Amino acid sequence: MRVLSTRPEDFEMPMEGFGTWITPVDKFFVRSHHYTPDVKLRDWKLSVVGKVATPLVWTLDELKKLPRVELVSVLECAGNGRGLYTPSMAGLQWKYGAVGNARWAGVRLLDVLRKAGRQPGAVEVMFDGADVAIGAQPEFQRSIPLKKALDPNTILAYEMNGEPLDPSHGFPLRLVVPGWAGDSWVKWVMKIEVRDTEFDGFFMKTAYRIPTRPVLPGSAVDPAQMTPVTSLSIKSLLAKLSGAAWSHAAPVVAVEVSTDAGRTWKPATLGSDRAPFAWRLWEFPWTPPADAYYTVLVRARNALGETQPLQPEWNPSGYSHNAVQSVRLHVTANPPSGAPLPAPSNAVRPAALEQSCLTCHSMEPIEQQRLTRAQWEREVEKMQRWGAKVRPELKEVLVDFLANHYGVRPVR
Ligand code: HEC
Ligand SMILES: Nc1nc2c(c(=O)[nH]1)N[C@H]1C(S)=C(S)[C@@H](COP(=O)(O)O)O[C@H]1N2
Ligand SMILES: [Mo]
Repeated sequence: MRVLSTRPEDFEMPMEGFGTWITPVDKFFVRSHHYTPDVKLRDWKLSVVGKVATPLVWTLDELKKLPRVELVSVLECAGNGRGLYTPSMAGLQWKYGAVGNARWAGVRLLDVLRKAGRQPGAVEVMFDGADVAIGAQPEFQRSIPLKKALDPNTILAYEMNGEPLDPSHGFPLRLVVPGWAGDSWVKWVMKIEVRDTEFDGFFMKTAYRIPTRPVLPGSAVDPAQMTPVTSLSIKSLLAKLSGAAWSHAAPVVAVEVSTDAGRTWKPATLGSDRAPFAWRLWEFPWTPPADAYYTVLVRARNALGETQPLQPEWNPSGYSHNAVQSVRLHVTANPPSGAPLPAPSNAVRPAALEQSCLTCHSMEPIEQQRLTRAQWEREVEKMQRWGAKVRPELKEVLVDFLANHYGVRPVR
């Protein structure tokens, strides 16, 4: 796994993960805003409250008496590909692997909500997990519209790939929202609240929003001009002239490959494993006609005729990346011996960094950023709001260090 953060846990699937239809749990990406809670089944209960006719409390055994449903679905983080945007923005720098395809089993959310009944005026359903916010960061609570909650494909899953959920993936119960980005797939669910007003917590009103229209790259956009990330986009990725392609509810119908930088496109062969919300493997047998330098592109199309953009449309938080992937291949009989690894950063860390920054999380989330001085200043201020203690006279030193060592990427 590519470790983006050890604590909280943020792990990216390696590229070989695109070679199997079902992603094994030990290769499945993990995205957790807070530390993984240690949920003990004997203490765990699910409560269903709010605008319901009868508030209910369930144990897992009681839930398991409802009809069991199973489905295979892609789970992709809205931030998958954030690390590919220019200009770069603050956030975990996911490249390709914040996505996986698993077999989920559990009960329909619809069946649970039916048992509790509804009061008139219900519009959405909010989910709260057992994880506790780090510092003063807001709790991870998310809502989905009632219509999506009543979709028979929306499930409360207690199993992933035939096993009880792993603690990192939400043991004992998580929400599965096929076709929607991962931020709606609340883990460690303990409370479900039926609401007659829109939930306005941080992770709905500030985070996980994208502009309703394309915006000037690098600009700040008022959250009021943005809308929550919901549906996934059509997307395909290449790993060894084979890979995986996925979409939202509409199935992938074709994957095309260009080995000449987009001049001509040829169909790839789609794998036989398929399910409505799953990804589709593809392969493209190809023998390079000559030793040369090739630019290989891959794009998918779904049943609605949607395909992928050549360039990503930038947005402030780096969500929904689905641009056509481009891989440069140097085909040669005499490959150079492995490129030297970049020298490890021997930056001397100012004491202020240890004291102010490394108490809640490790260095990894910091050193993967490529931000301007102004962006670093805003990032340090965000951390202060979330509880970081920064001595006023040392703030400058800290921001200088961050901007000097983790500044913007050189233009390619
Ligand atoms: C009080 C706890 C706390 C302290 C202290 C802290 N952070 Fe954070 N930091 C967080 C939380 C919470 C997150 C977000 C975790 C998530 O959502 O995945 C975060 C995430 C980050 C990220 C990832 C990008 C992002 O915005 O999500 C960077 C970079 C970062 N912190 C830098 C710093 C720096 C620099 C300092 C020192 C000035 C610092 N942090 C101190 C709590 C803290
Ligand atoms: N309670 C809780 N649920 C959560 C999160 C979280 O931090 N806390 N992260 C969400 C995000 S942003 C994603 S992409 C998915 C990731 O699920 P995974 O870790 O099982 O891959 O879980 C979602 N559910
Ligand atoms: Mo996510």
